Amino acid sequence: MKNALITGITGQDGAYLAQLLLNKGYRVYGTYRRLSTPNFWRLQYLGIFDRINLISADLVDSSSIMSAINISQPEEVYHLAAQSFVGASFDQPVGAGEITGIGVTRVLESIKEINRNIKFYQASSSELYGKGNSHPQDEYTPFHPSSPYAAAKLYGYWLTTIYREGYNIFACNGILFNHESPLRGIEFVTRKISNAAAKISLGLEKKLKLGNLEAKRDWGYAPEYVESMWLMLQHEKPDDYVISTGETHSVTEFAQKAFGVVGLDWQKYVEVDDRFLRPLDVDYLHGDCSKAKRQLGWEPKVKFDKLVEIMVQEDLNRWQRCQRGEAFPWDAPSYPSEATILTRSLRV
Ligand code: NDP
Ligand code: GDR
Repeated sequence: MKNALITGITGQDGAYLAQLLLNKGYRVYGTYRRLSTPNFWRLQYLGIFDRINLISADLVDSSSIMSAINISQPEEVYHLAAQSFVGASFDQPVGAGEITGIGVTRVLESIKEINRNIKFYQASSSELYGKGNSHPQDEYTPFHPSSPYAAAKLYGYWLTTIYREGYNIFACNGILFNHESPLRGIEFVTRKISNAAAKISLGLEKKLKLGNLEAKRDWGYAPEYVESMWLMLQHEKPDDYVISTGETHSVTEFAQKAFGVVGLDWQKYVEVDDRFLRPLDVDYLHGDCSKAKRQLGWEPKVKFDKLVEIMVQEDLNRWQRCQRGEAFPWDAPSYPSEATILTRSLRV
């Protein structure tokens, strides 16, 4: 049985990756932050909460990262934890650098000191390409970050490369384009739209306020994308890979399609609100994942139309259940069982 450590297991990708690795027979360890309210709803939703070994760790605390690796003795580390919301990185640029950038160094240094045979996955991003770049974007397209988040990710990208080349650590960058699901955080545009379309169709909300409707993204399906992370660490040599669908759509198209799923005309409900505009925004992302297809045998199956449908249907289902009196998992946060908590916090 292999051990894997996932930083950021409470996030969208962390939860799906944990499920995938459990299905493959791994012993899964995950880091979480102590919060005022526990945040395990995604793990509960997937029905895997009791099978995860939880270790409290924060990316700003090197000692907690070091002990997460010491406790879990992993063969593979998937470094997913980050302040991942691009918009927020303009409000907290120093935090973006500290958590999303330097956090990568803290994990890599721990691996270097504890066991250089540990394989490392870095959650790099299509945000590295930035505004006004050429397309389609692949592993050779130059980077031009357009937010504090992207600049921090660029630092993480290079640190991963440096530890691979300098210390011979099996370290990979997955340059993942946007990937979404019903487990996506509610502040990201796709989930914001799918949730609003569902609520408006049920009479629970009246309007949806959005920012830049012209932005175009290459949106894929998160459960498929986490599989590429695993494939990268199983490959014969460490490398960097673009993961994308190769299809690009605008925020407008997403809204049009989402409201269409519930039989509504988006134009009657969507308003533009300048508060959701960013000082700088990436205009066009379109990935070319030929290398991943060729070398890893990875390719996307769920494309745009299906993705929007999955998300809207699931939000609709949740709100209908809520109307029938059922609680969401996040309304009834659970504490993990004693057996799965490996560090002090959360013991109640
Ligand atoms: P989420 O925002 O859903 O999850 C982020 C995770 O990081 C959460 O578990 C969060 O914990 C944790 N985290 C945040 N700050 C800290 C901290 N200071 N210390 C420890 N943990 C922390 O992101 P996703 O799952 O969508 O993305 C996973 C990774 O992939 C991120 O690094 C993201 O930047 C990157 N990425 C994502 C893409 C996407 O489209 N989803 C595309 C390309 C890259 P908590 O729950 O407590 O907040
Ligand atoms: P992004 O995702 O910034 O691409 O980062 P997000 O869904 O936040 O924005 C996508 C595009 O939609 C525009 N937009 C809005 N965005 C939000 N959040 N809210 C709105 O109301 C709104 N209106 C328009 C944005 O301006 C943007 O152009 C995501 C994150 O998961 C990152 O961590 C990851 O690295 C990248 O995807 C790839």
